[in-house]
Amino acid sequence: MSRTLWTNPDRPIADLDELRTRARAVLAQNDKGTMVTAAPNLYPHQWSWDAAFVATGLSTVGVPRALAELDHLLAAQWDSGMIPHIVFADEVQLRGAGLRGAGYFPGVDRWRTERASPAGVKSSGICQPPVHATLVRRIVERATSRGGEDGRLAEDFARRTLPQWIRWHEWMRRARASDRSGLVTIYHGWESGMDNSPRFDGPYSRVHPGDLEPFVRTDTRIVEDASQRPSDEEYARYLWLVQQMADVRFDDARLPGAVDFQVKDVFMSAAFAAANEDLAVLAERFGHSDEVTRLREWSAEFREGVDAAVDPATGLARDRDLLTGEWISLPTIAGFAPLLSTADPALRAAQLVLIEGPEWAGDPRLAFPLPPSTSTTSPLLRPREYWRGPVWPVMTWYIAEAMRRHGDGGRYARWREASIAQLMEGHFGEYYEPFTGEPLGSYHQSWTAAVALEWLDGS
Ligand code: 2M8
Repeated sequence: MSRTLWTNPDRPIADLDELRTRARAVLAQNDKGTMVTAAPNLYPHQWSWDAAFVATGLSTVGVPRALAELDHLLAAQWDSGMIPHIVFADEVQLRGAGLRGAGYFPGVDRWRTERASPAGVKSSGICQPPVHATLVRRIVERATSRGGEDGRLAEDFARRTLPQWIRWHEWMRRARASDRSGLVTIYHGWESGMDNSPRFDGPYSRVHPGDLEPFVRTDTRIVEDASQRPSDEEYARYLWLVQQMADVRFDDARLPGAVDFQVKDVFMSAAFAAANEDLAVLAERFGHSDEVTRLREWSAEFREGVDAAVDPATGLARDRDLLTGEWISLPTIAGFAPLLSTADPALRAAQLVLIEGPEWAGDPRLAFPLPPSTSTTSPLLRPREYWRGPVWPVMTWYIAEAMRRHGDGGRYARWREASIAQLMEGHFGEYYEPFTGEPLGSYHQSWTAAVALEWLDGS
């Protein structure tokens, strides 16, 4: 079958050495000293789950800088235990780097979090998927297997920060899943990290912005092709939810009575199941063995919650709209949540057949055999639009890495080859058009560069 692949008219990457050099350069350029911004212009701050992926990429280059990235994030942890989804950079620091933080909307003023954030920290008031413990484990294992100074630093870091990671997990379980469903509640699509995925269309259709403070978007000045970003209507809903939460000061106990969007997020729940197991392994090894049983219980609780959310008709895991009680059964990448967490071999095998089948990574029309964010055969697919269709390199790696950890080195190797082939065009795109391979969204996106380094390092 003939395909027209997008080609970089400037400087495609020649070989793996150059891929490594250029990925490192992206992270170095986005490094503002205390934080690696998620992207140079579109996202000039530190994002929670981006920071975890970025740290693991950085650890292939230098362990101290990787750990500092995580320390910076942890310094923004709220008293409640929540780790906020954005830690805003200092204006002075940004100006020094030739950037204007005010260029990101919504900035810290819109969040009204000054009383809830730790002193001196500027943060948002919501969370993102708890992938951190998984990636901390990876960094610590990488560093300790190398030994020497890196190993010692990583061990110290693990011992010192374990109580904070545990508090983060306690918060997630207490504030977002105390119903013992084994599924995490989110109050904003931004918390899922997959902001405008079709999985949230139903819940968002019931969000009706009331007296919304006026706003001016800045993202569409940077990504000029507006069709690659969420619509203005979607943004109004996003801002309305922020306003609703800020009005109750992000008080966990008041959110259920205040917010028009409440969804059980199956992908986040699977990430949490996996992360609890990883945290248990770290706790066992680094002096917190009294926590291991509890962490493993949470891991099992969320693993079971995710398994139980699988739709028997499609084989994909579902979210649930808490406000209507309805399951959301749509063909998005989140449906493969069990690949992160399940212990059921039949479910895993069925999901693997699906994800490599003709509706997903096995669609022969694809530029590269990698799963898009929405099934290629779904009428919901929008191949250029953000979380509605493009391939996200960070998702490719995260799922492949989970497969590898479950013993599937062969599939990991195939996805690695395809993902590297995708990245060789050289822009380190935030996401990619599935059929042409065109880089979309932000260029020089930090987590894309980080996963390129992970693919290349592999250990
Ligand atoms: C995107 O989300 C932010 C809001 O959090 C935005 O669009 O402004 C998402 O892709 C999210 O998952 C990611 O963490 C963030 C930074 O890369 O960008």
